[in-house]
Amino acid sequence: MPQNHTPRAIRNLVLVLGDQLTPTLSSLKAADPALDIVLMCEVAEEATYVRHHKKKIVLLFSAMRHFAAELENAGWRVEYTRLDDPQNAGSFSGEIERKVNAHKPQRIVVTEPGEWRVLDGIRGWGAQFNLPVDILPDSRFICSRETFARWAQGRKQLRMEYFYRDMRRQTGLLMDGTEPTGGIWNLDHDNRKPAKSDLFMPQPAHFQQDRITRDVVALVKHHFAGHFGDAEPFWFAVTRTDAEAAFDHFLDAALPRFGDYQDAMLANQRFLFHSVISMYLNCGLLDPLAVCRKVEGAFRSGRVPLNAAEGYIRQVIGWREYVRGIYWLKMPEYAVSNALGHSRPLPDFYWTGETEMACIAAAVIQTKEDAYAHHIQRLMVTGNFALLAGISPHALHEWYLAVYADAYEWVELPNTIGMSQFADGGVLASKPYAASGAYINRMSDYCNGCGYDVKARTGPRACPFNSLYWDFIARHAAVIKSNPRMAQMVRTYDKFADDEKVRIRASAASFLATLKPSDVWP
Ligand code: FAD
Ligand code: DLZ
Ligand code: SF4
Repeated sequence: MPQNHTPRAIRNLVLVLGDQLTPTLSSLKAADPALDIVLMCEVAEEATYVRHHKKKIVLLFSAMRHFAAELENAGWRVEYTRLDDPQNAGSFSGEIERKVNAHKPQRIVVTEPGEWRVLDGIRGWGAQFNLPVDILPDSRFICSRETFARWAQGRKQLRMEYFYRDMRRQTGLLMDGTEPTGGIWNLDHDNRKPAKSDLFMPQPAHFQQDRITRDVVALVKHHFAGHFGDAEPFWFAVTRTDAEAAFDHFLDAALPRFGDYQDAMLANQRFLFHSVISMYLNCGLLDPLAVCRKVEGAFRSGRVPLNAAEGYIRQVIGWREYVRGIYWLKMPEYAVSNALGHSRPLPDFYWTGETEMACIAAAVIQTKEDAYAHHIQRLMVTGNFALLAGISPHALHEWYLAVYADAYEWVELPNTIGMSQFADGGVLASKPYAASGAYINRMSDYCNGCGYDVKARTGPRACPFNSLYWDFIARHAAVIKSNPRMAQMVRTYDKFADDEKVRIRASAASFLATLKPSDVWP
């Protein structure tokens, strides 16, 4: 009978994005499985607006497919568009248009996206489709955009430390009444130890591919063959259950030493004592507050020291929330900030790893294989090099956004533009994170296996970070002098003999002349 084939009338169309894989999402909470349709779609536009790492696309598509199946099992009606569906319109707005025409909903409902670009598009849908569009707050964050804007209002400096203390008070995490547990808010000074390679160093949990993931791997290899990175071996969790298992494994195996070795780097230990869960937090498979409560529980039961628990919780309720606040406060202008006027193209070795600099080669090769590098590799190796060499912050931003499985603009952009490149002129960081080879040598074992001499400042075999560092100080002396945390470096440079300054300039210039701009990747 024809009426049996007529789709039932629906009330609202609820769009769930690829980084919104959370059952308690505000848009799902506002919806009714009996009346509304959930739309999820794999769209070429999202996979290619920067050419994301293959592993990142596999993670998202597989996790999206698993999440859609969970919703269906829970009674939701889900319309899921696969990438190779012949009807696929290729973009969020194209898919919305298709579903609006098919179902004639009364409204479109969506939780606010994590990128300004996507929000800007959604804001146009009301007029485009002649329908009300409800954009709901993303309650998975502890600090709402409005609360952050209120916190920022009237402050001369937006320092993470004060924001973090408010987050501790608000959540009650590691608080004894109104005082921080242990009497001190931040134990970062305990967390700067270099590490020694150890056969028994923990590894993040690895997961077997199921049929859904195997299908997605084949799809990604076929459609995104030209993208950076290796799809396989694919070992990430793609469900909430497995992501929670990955975090529990970290809690037992690595958290106790997380604090001590947070800033360390080792050539043969890609993960050290890091949790390797940012890709799960950022797509919604893990809940940041639940994760922090588990960390506090581990401290209270005597399983981990305070410097580890505090250090970890600070990253999640401090840095993670803070960078998101800065992003929404400062966008869209923030994306084109370039306070130091850097414009050199990104060198090709950011894509190939083919460089004699052992530290950069290690970070890039690991990034290609795992779509992961830990914070100090991102900040003090690839980020530091780009800062010293005067690479365009926007080109670097597009690289970070493409290559890491955890990268979404709300978190990647402030880390790149603000923390790593000082391109926002000091909104986020109190000083440029610029360092010579001595820092990398102190915190890692990369220099032992490097053809360059980390102790030499100039000459063809001198570590390029050294001449570039002093050249950076000289080029930006006017800005750096006014920064109390950096002024000493300008005074040191000023005391160098004139011929040493000439050698520094010449070494830096001849090294920079060897850099080849990438012609392979965008
Ligand atoms: P851990 O070291 O175990 O830390 C625990 C958690 O704290 C992380 O999972 C993460 O959620 C949070 N966290 C730690 N530091 C930061 C930070 N600076 N900003 C926000 N959250 C933080 N992080 C991303 O999630 N996505 C990105 O795209 C991203 N881009 C970055 C780009 C640059 C240039 C730099 C310097 C840092 C970037 N970071 C980014 C921050 C940080 O490097 C990663 O969060 C971290 O390496 C993830 O690995 P992990 O889960 O093992 O972290
Ligand atoms: C990153 C990404 C990719 C690669 N693909 C999709 C997709 O096909 N469908 C989808 O809903 N989301 C995808 N995402 C995540 C979105 O880019 C992300 O939701 C927005 O950038 C907002 O944060
Ligand atoms: Fe990196 Fe310089 Fe050390 Fe080589 S010597 S690994 S380039 S810091």
